[in-house]
Amino acid sequence: MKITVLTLFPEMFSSLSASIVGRARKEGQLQLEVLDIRAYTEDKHLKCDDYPFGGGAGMVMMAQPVGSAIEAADPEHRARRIYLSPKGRTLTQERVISLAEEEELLLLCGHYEGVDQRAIDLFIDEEISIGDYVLTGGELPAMVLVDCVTRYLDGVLSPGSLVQESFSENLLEYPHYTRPVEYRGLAVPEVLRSGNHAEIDRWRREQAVALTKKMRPDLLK
Ligand code: 9WO
Repeated sequence: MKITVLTLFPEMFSSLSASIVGRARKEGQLQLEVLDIRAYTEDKHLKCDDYPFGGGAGMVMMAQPVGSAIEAADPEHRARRIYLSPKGRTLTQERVISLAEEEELLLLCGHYEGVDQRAIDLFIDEEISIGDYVLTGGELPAMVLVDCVTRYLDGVLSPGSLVQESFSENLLEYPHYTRPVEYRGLAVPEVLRSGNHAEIDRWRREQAVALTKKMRPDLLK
């Protein structure tokens, strides 16, 4: 998959190369390109924001640099073009899985008070929110999206590890333990040391259901 990120703050993405994303890139599954919107402005002082028509606090990202950056990055509109915005539909694991099937994604990160609506109307396919809170920009949400989509690219995770994870059956994960057997007076549940795999599976499933009922009853529907 190719993912192009458009941002006024490309340096924020340097840490994304590490971890799971770095691995997907190394294995050739992910081509990540981060482009600086400022490079596409036609303003001689490299300006990319201006005052809002109608007044109000803050600045608005200009349509021209955003539009030119999108057209330069994706001239034939091969990419699914996404604007990270609190107005979008909230990202779910289901949507992550379907986005992972796209050949190309283009992620537009807004800043200041937002992007001139005409750039959204003309160039964006879909607005996605990662949750109901306002940030200073779309960069962190874009990194979240890259991270969760990348996990589904072939060869990034071992085959079994996606099957049993959180949300795969609308259940939260069961609790995990490793050595030592006792830590500050708390012991690892006996069943996990029994070697009885049928019992272990049953215990984990019970724990997952109980935890979901308690913490996220909305997931059980
Ligand atoms: C600012 C603001 C102030 C008062 C009332 C509502 C408001 N909305 C915004 C706003 O949307 N600011 C954005 C900052 C402009 C575009 C980039 N910004 C952003 C993206 N903040 N939070 C996100 C975001 C994106 C995806 N998922 C969650 C949050």
